[in-house]
This record gives sequence, structure tokens and C-alpha cells, in this order.
Amino acid sequence: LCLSGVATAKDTSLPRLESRDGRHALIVDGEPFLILGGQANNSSNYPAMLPEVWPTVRALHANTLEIPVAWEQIEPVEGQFDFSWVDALVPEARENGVRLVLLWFGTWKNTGPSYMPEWVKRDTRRFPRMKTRDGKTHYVPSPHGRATLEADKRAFVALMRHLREIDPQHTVIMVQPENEVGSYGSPRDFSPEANRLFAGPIPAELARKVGRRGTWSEVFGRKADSSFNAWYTARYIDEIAAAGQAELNLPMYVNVVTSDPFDPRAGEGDGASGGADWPVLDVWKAAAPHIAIAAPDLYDRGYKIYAGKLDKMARPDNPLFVPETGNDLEFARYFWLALGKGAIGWSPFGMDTTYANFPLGAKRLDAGTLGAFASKFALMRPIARDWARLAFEHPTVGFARGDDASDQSAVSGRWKITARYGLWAFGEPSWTWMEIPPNPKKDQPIGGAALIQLGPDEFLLAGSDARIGFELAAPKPGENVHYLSVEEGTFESGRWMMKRRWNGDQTDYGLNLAEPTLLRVRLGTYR
Ligand code: N0T
Repeated sequence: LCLSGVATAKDTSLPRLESRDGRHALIVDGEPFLILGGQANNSSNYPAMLPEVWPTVRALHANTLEIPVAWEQIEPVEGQFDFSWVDALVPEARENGVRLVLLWFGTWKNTGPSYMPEWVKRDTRRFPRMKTRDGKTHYVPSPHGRATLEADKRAFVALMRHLREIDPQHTVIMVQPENEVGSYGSPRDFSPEANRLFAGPIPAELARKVGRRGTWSEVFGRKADSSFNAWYTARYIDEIAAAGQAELNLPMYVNVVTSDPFDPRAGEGDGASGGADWPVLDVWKAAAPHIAIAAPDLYDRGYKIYAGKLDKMARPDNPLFVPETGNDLEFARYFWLALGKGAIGWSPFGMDTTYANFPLGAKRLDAGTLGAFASKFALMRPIARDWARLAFEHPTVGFARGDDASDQSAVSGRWKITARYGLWAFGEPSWTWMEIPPNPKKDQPIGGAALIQLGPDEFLLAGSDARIGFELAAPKPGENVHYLSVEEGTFESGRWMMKRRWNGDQTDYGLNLAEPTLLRVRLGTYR
């Protein structure tokens, strides 16, 4: 029997999400996959723009491009479809060695109707907008507009059917129906039809889920309007997603404008009311079983809010995925934090040279700014599947420099892990026998790390611009800690490959990560 030359058939099964023990994995080609993403700018969805997209995607070391497909571009005339955009995009993605996440800009884009075809936009009788409380026409398409739903669904289904035909190898791994839905400035539709529904009892499925019956106001109180709008918006999108999945069953997610995680009044109608925001996420989930993930778009520069939003959106029933985050320098460190919180993917927004969305993101994607993202992705891209597999099987923890660079710690198993920032790679700032100038990087908003606890006393550690230390969370008297080994390395064909052992200066003062580095750390205790 000759074992050499046995080719394993490539697994081209459909991408899917798996959840186990409160952790999640995106399965692509039969194996866990970590999305190291870049999202193109809003108007890059034309073949002529792709030459300005691929160089940034390549420089970023992304393995996935997120890019829109607009309703206006595939159905400019009712019932006549044009798929030349995806026909150009999909083969170019393959040539560039990346997967795709397609963003369906249909009924709603940042809550508004801007990407609807003209024949939809113009006809507000057939495709109604919401009414405000005082009866004025609001800019947001109403989720109670049955004809709008049917028209959007027909176009989306045509898109998914076309993808099924042109993409048997699943270059497209996920689809985002609509974009940042909800309503700014009015918490729901106040049309007569919507008011009638609002005055009635909440739907039976929802009543079962929340364990209460009554009107929207009785059950949801001050969150009645946003819960109502969340329910009907989610039902609308779920119907479209389900019809699309009947053609090609890809995982689907929605991207979400999230409220301040510390605001006790969040969900009371301010913000994008009706989106899958954390205060109404249970309602949304009950309404949209075909939407696997409510994924936060994160443009908060400060640590506390960013971390708080990750915590709100990472749940046993909601895989953490960050489909958009600012592309300015200070956002890059949150990659480590998101990984440590179990993210299946993370993607800066605006990753091409066609546009710059400062103040949300960077003024300019200069080499330093792009490099802060690219250096991390360059480390992770070759091992993305190993990371995704191990993070699915084991606990993870993450850090990103806080706003004041103070020390942070977290407990994993019997270990207390500490992250410190802005230090030199040798010595302690508390030393008094010599003068130590502050590290000029101390004031930069950089640094973080993600760890996977591989075993009781073993961690995989990836990070940059941070000093990581390990102590026992509850040491017994006389119990001391040491490193048994610290290996720098990578994975090849699923197996750990050591490049060198770190020791001496490299470990005496903690594990000082400068450039993005991957370490496998084995700890021990002694008396
Ligand atoms: C994001 C992006 C793109 C009153 C912003 C963030 C993307 C969308 N929206 O560049 O537009 O398509 O998903 C919204 C932040 C809102 C701030 C002001 C709200």
C-alpha cells in the first residue's frame, strides 16, 4: 500500500457557524476560519475601482474583503438584473487569494434608502417611508411596507441564485443583508397600520420567548418603540435572508450601530432604533432565526466603550464578529482584544485608497497607520485557521491598552495574566539605581495581546507593544512561578513549529512583545 501521493479532496462544503460551550467558529472549507478582514469604502463596488482596492487588501495581509453589492446596481430597471459587478469581483478575489463577504445594500443603508433603485426610491406610495409621531414623512423606508419587502427579496434572491451558479467553491463566505438598519430621529413608524400593530398584543412567538403577554408598551415599557421597530425590521430582514438562503445557504449577519454600553437609558429610542442593538437583542434574535450574528460596527476610539460593546455583543447565542471598525492607528490594538473575546473575525473599514472617512477613521491611510493593522494580520494570516480552531476548543482572553496605559489583568484558569504598556523591553520602571527615561511609545494608543489557554499551565500568546506577565491567581504560601519554556514560532500544517526559545533578557522582565509575535508559553510552580 502506497501512502504517498494520496490527495485529500478539497472540502467545498458550505460555510457555516458552529457553537459549542459558549464559543463559536466560522467553518470554511470544513475547518475553522478567522476573518482577517478589510472593508472597502462605500463606492468601491464597481469593477473600475478594484485596482484601487486590491493593493490595500494585499498590503493589509487580509484574508477576506468585505464589499457592497447595491440593489440600484443589480436591478436598475424593475425585473432586469445585471450581475456584471459580482461577475468581475468574484474571479478577482480568487486571483488575489481572498474570500469575500458581500454587503447587500438594499432597503436600508445606514438606516436610509440611498441604495434603492430609482424606481423604488421615487415611488413612495408603493414603497412607503415611515411616518413620524406628528404624521410627517420620515426618510426611513417602513419595515411594514410589504411591497418593499417583496421587491428587495426578489432582487436578493436573484443575487443569491446567481452566486450559487458562479461560486461553487464558496469564495463568498458570508452575506450581510442590509446595512446598519434602524431609524434615527424617530423611534418607529407611526403610520396608521404601524400604530394599529403597536396598540395590539406582541406576537405570540415573542411572548413565548420573553415569557410575558400584553401590548408593546405593557411588555417593554420605555423600550416599547425600539422593541417594536426591532421586531418588524428583523422579521423583514429575516424573510429576505431565508429566501436568499433557500438559493444558497450562506451564513448571514447584520451589522449594528450599538448604544453606549454603560447608558442606563440605552434602547429608549435614541440612536438607530430598531437595529439589533444590545438593549433589544433578545427581541431581534427571536424575530430573525436566519441571521446568525448581530455584529457591532465599532468606531469608538476609547477603550472603555469599545471593550464594553464587545462584551455586550459577545454572547453564547451571538458569535462575536466586528465587520467594521475605524482604520485609524488607535483602533488597531483592539484586534487583540476582540480575538481574546473569541471573535470569529475583525475588519477595519475604508481599506482602499478611494476615500477617507475621518473623523470616524484615519485622515489618511499612510504607511504607519496601515502597518499597525497589516503587521498584526501578517503574523496571523498564516495561522488563522490554527488560531480559529484552538480558540474554538479552549478559553481565550484579550487585552488592549487602556486610555491611560495603566496595567490590566485577567484570570484564566489558575493564572493571573497582566498586561503592561509603554515599557522598555528590559528592567522595571520602579528601579531607582539608574535613571530610566520613559519609552516614547508610552503615550501612543498601541499595544495588546490575545491568549488561548491550551492547557492548565500552557498558553498560546499573540500580541504587540505590551509586556505580559503570569502569576498565580491564588498562590499558596511559598509557591513560586517560573517559565518552563517560552517558544517563539508558528504553525505549519496544523503543527507547532518552534523558531527559537526565548530566555534570559527576553523573559527576565516578562514577555516583552514589540512587533506582533506568537509565543507558546509553558508555566510551572516551585517551592
Ligand atoms: C458605517 C461606515 C460606512 C448620527 C461609516 C458608521 C458603512 C457604515 N457607518 O464610514 O458608512 O457603510 O456601516 C456610522 C457612524 C454614525 C455616526 C453618526 C450617526
